[in-house]
Amino acid sequence: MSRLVVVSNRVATPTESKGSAGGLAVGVFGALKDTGGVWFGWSGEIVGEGTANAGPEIVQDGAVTFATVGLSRRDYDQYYRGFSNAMLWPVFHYRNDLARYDRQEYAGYRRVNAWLAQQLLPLLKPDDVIWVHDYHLIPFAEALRLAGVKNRIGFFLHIPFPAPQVLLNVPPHDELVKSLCCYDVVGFQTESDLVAFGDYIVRQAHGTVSRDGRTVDAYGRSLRAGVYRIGVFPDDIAAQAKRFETRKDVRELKASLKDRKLIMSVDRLDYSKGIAERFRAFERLLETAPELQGAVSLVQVAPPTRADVQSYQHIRQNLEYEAGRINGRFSGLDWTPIRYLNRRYDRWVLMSLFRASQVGFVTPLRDGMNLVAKEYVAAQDPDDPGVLVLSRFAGAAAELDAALIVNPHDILDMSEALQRALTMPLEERQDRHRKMLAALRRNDLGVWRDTFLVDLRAVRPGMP
Ligand code: ADQ
Repeated sequence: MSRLVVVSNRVATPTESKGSAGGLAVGVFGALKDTGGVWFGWSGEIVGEGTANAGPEIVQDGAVTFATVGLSRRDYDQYYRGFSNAMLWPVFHYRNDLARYDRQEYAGYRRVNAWLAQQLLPLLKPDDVIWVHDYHLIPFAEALRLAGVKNRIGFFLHIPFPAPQVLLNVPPHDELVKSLCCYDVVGFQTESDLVAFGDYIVRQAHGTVSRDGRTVDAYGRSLRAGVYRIGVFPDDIAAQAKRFETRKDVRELKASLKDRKLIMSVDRLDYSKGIAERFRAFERLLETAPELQGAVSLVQVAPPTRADVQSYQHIRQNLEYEAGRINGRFSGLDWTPIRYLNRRYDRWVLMSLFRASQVGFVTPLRDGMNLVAKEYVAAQDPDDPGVLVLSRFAGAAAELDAALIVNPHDILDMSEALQRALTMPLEERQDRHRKMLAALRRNDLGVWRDTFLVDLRAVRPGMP
């Protein structure tokens, strides 16, 4: 079989790929390990000031070649911190109010994509299949095509694709979608992302889209589009969640709860995750059900990310303020309502905390998929499962419709769902859990990867 080359903004280390990493890393590493292949991208290091020019650093681990490059300070500022995370991320999550456009940053975004493509070129073989991931790398295939690469190239967008009216807020929207059309296969997380993409193609780009949305003709190219829902490996998660139950930190947390009920939330610290609204819903619960004061705790794990982007500094300050305010209002001498933890945890520890909790509270304002929701379901004990309270704006809500689905803007709706979750009879919890677990099994991480790669391998190569 043709070799797989995976390209993503960040490349996990060999150790991360086998152990603590989630989602993309576990999924693609599995495929690379089986057939051998290359994983190419940024190492996470910032090297020098102008444009980085050292070639990729190669680490061979079994059949997998990890090829990473450093970015210069300027490249990082313009490509990563600037256009990717201060423009594309907010707009694609419907937060135009937080978006900031700078022409030089956009030029940097395209320049770094072209430079990364040049770095990959010497590693490519003629029949390699190239799979590019996420919004940082939309122009990557176009750059490879300009350099004469005729291989099959696919793209998967991990975040939502916004409705055309929203995408128009990105000044170079037309160039970006045109670049997207240089791929052979473009994959999305949900049906509504695919529909939004098709709408743009028809209304803005004056292209055509087949009735099922899967065949797209635009900008003089023909490509396939599709929905490939990213998943998890539920049985691995269940086994590890159970195994780690006896670990010291998990036992300590359980002991410190003293039979109080536990609501668990885990997110990167990001404004798209709806954490402030969630805190207010928990506050409302304590107001409307005073018997729960002292009887339930919310543990919110939220390690800071993108801390050098201004809107992330604001959300962090706001959450510290909200957690402090609510804790000041309700805490007792031996009870803190919200435990707000700004750090990363070992993945398997998180899974056993999920298993130890009564409610998984996952309420993003927008989310491509949200793997935490899937991990929460997978980690439960089927005999005594916790209840998932899930935002309708997470991609995962389309599959996990047996969760308690809430609107994250409706504080009362969320607090009522929490109350319902905390008092749900065992039989109903088991029934909902069974349905959700079946959905996870039907569409696990292997299915996501394999269906995408089958579609990519099926296209005719050599259409620059
Ligand atoms: P994210 O926005 O990062 O991913 P999510 O899908 O929930 O969101 O994945 C986060 C991962 O990080 C999970 O596996 C979670 O367990 C882990 N994690 C979170 N906090 C952690 C902590 N404190 N310590 C250790 N691990 C932690 C993007 C998109 C999503 C999409 C994924 C995958 O925004 O919508 O589901 O990519 O496609």
